[in-house]
Amino acid sequence: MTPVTVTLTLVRGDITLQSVDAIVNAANSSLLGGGGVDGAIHRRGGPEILRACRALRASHYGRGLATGRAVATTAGLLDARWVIHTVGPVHSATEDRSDLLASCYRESLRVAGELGARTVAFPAVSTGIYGWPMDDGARIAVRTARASAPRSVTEVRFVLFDDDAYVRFQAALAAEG
Ligand code: AR6
Repeated sequence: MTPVTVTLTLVRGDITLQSVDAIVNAANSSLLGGGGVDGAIHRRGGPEILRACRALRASHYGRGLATGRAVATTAGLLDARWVIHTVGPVHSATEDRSDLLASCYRESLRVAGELGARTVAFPAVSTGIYGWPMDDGARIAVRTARASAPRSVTEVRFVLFDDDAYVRFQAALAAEG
């Protein structure tokens, strides 16, 4: 299951400008859009993505997408074949929700594998509006991607929006390999 071939890469930039097979969206359980990465993906990807999300809500995801799960739609106008929507946990100072954050990466990669995606771009899930500390979010992201990327995925690209996030992911990559 654990591939020897997956390469973890870091890019500083905007995830909506990446050319990959699958772009992961840090969504919320409504699947109907929001701010941050989610807003940017729907803006640049156009209305087709929202239409696909509405169709999911009308069928298998009537109650929305649970935290830690992932589901794919078209990528609309983005330079990708799919958007994989995942719902990160809101950070809590009193409850350890790390497993749910790890699950976002694991489930997104599982869906990517099912689709046959080779290259997958992730944002730093939960580290924006959901308040997860970047150091810890980076550690969980790197460790989980390394451990759970399916054989078909050759590159997991973390797309970091600012220098601080980039530096913290660099440190996590150095520490976690
Ligand atoms: N490209 C790459 N990274 C980005 C971009 C971008 N275009 N825009 C923001 N980031 P967030 P969350 C970074 O808030 O914390 C939405 O309303 C950002 O700096 O997008 O999982 C959803 O609908 C941060 O480091 O996601 C949910 O309600 C990281 O991406 C909620 O926000 C994630 O920030 C999800 O919150």
